[in-house]
Amino acid sequence: MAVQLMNRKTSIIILLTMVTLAITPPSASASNWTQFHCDIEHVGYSTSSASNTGDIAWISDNIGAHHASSVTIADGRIFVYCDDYLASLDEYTGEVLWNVPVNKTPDVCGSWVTPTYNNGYVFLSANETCCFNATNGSLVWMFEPPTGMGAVDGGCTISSGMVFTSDWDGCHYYCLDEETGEELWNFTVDGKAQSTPAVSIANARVFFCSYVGICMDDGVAYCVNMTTGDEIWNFTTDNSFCGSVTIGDGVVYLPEYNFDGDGALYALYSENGTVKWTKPVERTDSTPAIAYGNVYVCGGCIGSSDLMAYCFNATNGDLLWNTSASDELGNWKCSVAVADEKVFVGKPYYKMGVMDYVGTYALDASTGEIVWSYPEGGSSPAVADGMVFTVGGGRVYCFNELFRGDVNHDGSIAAEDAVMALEMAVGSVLPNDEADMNRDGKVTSLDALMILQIAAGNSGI
Ligand SMILES: [Ca+2]
Ligand SMILES: [Ca+2]
Repeated sequence: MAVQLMNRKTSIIILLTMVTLAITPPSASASNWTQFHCDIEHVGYSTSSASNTGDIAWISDNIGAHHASSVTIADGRIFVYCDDYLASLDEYTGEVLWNVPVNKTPDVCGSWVTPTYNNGYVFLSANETCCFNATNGSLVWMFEPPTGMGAVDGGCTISSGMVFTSDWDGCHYYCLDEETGEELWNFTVDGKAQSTPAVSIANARVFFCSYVGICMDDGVAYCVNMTTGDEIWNFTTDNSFCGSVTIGDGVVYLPEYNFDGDGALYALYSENGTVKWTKPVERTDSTPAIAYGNVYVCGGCIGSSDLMAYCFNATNGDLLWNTSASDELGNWKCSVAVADEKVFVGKPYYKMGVMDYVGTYALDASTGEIVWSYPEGGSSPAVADGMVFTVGGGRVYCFNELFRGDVNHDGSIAAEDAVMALEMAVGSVLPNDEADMNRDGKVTSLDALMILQIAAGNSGI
């Protein structure tokens, strides 16, 4: 057997002496995802490429990553909310670089928050709003809301030297000085302050919402001057505004949670808060994503409603597609991410009071068809630098498309890759995923042959 393999190896090597290669790896455009739902307008869309395969690049240890939180990516680091501490991971390996304890807000329905990065610092809205040095996690300042209450679900947004944060049942949003954490203004809302504020720099406006309480109606969306905190308009719904606003072109989008039935997705004119269009969606705290002229959102609550992800025409609200209820994709705690013609969404789990995610799904952004799935992770995905990140089971997951065939990781498929795959097949070199061309979980001489065919094809032989 060994002789046979060696003979085959020898003949392949001879063949390969004539082969050169020319194939380029999938491009990974650089981009950051610096806060909840990508940026200060919460577009939930990245210009980055994103995996077409669902290949895993790394899975972190169980670091207690919060089941409903999203991660923040900047400067080669990932920032993760882990309930009673904040962790920083290496973006490319998942290795924990540092972690610091934080005071969590008393739990409300598994409340969550997403860290925010800006200019070398990372900010977290928890029982207090904190600013940490992003490099080493040292505390720079801490803001304790005068009400003594902490943030629930809403993170902070940073723009123009100002930090916008909240104190939930303290019923306030706050504007703080980014350098010192000192309060510049506060705004009292009718109900609980649960949004991550959205900022439109062009109009110097901040958008956020409030709602009265669990199983109670009435929610209000507010538009406020970002430098003075003066109200510009407000809009009241019969149900609850539990999520955050997404800023589009002259329009803001926000969905409502209805404890008694269907919620709705609203498109409001950002100038004055009047309704442009509204469509029914499953009840949700989800924040919409905007891409390709469409609005993407998901919703639903296990035990109370179907689970669904949707795509609407942003201009007129026409429903373009929705997932099947039997797929059980989407969740009231999940906000979808969009990148590279795909929509990333989670499949939730809920049993005996425990909520988590049991699947990460990539959908075709034009049709809603499933492109790939992975049976773990799923919490509000984030996309940056060609990679998709999500949380589940206390771990962070990183998906990155493998450049299959490039066994030696030099950026191209050539004869040397086939040789190395053959060495893996005979056990003289440890196998890797790049060599497993037919995805059967092992590296054999068949994989080596497939690589050789690609290399030969690329060289025109
Ligand atoms: Ca190679
Ligand atoms: Ca194989």
